[in-house]
Amino acid sequence: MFNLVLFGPPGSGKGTQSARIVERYQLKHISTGDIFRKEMDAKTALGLKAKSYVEKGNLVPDELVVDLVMNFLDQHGDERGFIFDGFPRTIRQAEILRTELFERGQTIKLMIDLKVPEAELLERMRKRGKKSGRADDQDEDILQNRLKIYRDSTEPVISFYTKHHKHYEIDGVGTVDEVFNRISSVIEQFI
Ligand code: B4P
Repeated sequence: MFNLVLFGPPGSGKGTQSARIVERYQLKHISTGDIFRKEMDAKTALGLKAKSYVEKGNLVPDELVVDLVMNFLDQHGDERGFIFDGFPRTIRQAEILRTELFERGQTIKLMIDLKVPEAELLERMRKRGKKSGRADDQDEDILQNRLKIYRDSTEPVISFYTKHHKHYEIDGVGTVDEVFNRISSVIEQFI
């Protein structure tokens, strides 16, 4: 199996690039952000719990995120591989993912880290907020909080994958096609 973590700050293009990667390499996509938004729209118990965190731009507690990812893995055991989009977002999530994959005889082959300057991230999220109505993209304080949480809690995950020699940094600025070509050239060294 080819398991890939697509990593980056909010608005760096993880969701956008995941769609392209899935199409070309037939990996199974899991986006924790998309799952939370669907559960919130359907007002499920998980959605109601997640709502108060997501709408303020905070991270959902690790326990809730990890449970949902492991259920997803158990339901899709026969895939070619997974693309983890927006997960792991804390060191603890990264450690649990490593252990759980190991118990299933699997591993993360590659962690792709999209680098985009903060000014551009803010511009992209504001633009998306106007179109999509996503509450977490529309409020300046929430946008700043998401970037702060990324710096404080999520960025340290890079060192976890560097230590395991799986970290590949990609310039996330340019057209969607340009960024995708950079990602593909790394994937093709491994797949
Ligand atoms: P996510 O859904 O993961 O949201 P994101 O980081 O904002 O988006 P992404 O990087 O995928 O950006 P996109 O491609 O859409 O998380 C939302 C929330 O869920 C989190 O804040 C948190 O509360 C919660 N959550 C999720 N996972 C969690 C976890 N593991 N633990 C705890 N909590 C968790 O791109 C953004 C915009 O840029 C789009 O409008 C796109 O069109 C544009 N764009 C993309 N590529 C571009 C390019 N090359 N040039 C110009 N624009 C581009």
